[in-house]
Amino acid sequence: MDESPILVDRRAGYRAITLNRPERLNAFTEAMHKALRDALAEAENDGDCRALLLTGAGRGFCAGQDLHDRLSKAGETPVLGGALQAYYNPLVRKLRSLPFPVVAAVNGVAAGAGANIALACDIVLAARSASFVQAFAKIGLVPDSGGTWILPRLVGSARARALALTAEPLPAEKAEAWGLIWKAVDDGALMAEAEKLCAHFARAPTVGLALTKHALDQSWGNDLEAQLELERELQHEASLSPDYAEGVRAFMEKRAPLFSGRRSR
Ligand code: T3D
Repeated sequence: MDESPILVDRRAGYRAITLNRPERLNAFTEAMHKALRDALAEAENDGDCRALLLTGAGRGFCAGQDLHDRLSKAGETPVLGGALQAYYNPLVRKLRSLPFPVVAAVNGVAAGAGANIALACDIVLAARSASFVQAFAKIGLVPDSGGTWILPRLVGSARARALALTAEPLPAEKAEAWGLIWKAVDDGALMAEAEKLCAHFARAPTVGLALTKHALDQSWGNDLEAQLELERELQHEASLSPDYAEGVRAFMEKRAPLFSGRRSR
């Protein structure tokens, strides 16, 4: 078995990152956090990377924090605010702000921070056998990694509260029906579907998509007036991208566009 806590596969126009601690359902250790942080920074700085696929090795997607690292020794209590500040919060911020789409292929159970990290991705596909568990309530913690922010926004207060307070597993199909994720797909089709989506994004107008991500994220805190103003600014920026010019030209010439993803003309 490969010992590195994550695997990075460079594909044409995108990267696939696999959380790779299958014997612990890909639970996070400090080493895994650091490896993932470095891989995301590398992807962000690679102008040829125009999408990211995040998945897990083995039968799980991610079981959140590795609790073996949190067993208190006599007289010691783990202090968790620091771990959120150093690792979980920056990870969620990075996933949200990457300048290209991030697709989560949730191959199995996603629990605790593992569930909320999946939900921080732009598009979540899940195998029908997968489930989402706000496991925090089972060990006396609070949903983190943005869970208390994203859950009520995606599924409404009643369902968010029940998921967070009971830690009941939510099967993938129900997660789709509730609007928590984009799609539940047959287990055997998951990776092909996620790869197809990333290959599509690798040829898409990346600048416009990055600005779209930003607009949607900002909308949660804006009133209509502020959002209209933001759309005006972002549309101006998008219109300066080579891909906008190419999109219009291709439309007029009745051909498929060839988007470069480049930032400026
Ligand atoms: O601490 C901080 O830094 C603060 C941040 C916290 C973020 C968090 O994520 S807190 C929440 C931590 N996660 C959990 O509480 C989930 C714990 N796991 C489970 O509840 C269950 O394992 C699952 C519901 C995810 C899956 O259940 P099941 O029955 O499919 O599998 P299993 O048999 O429980 O697990 C398989 C193996 O993975 C097992 O190892 P073993 O017995 O075969 O050697 C199990 O111990 C291990 N495993 C699963 N989750 C974790 C884990 N080992 C360490 N840490 C885990 N989180």
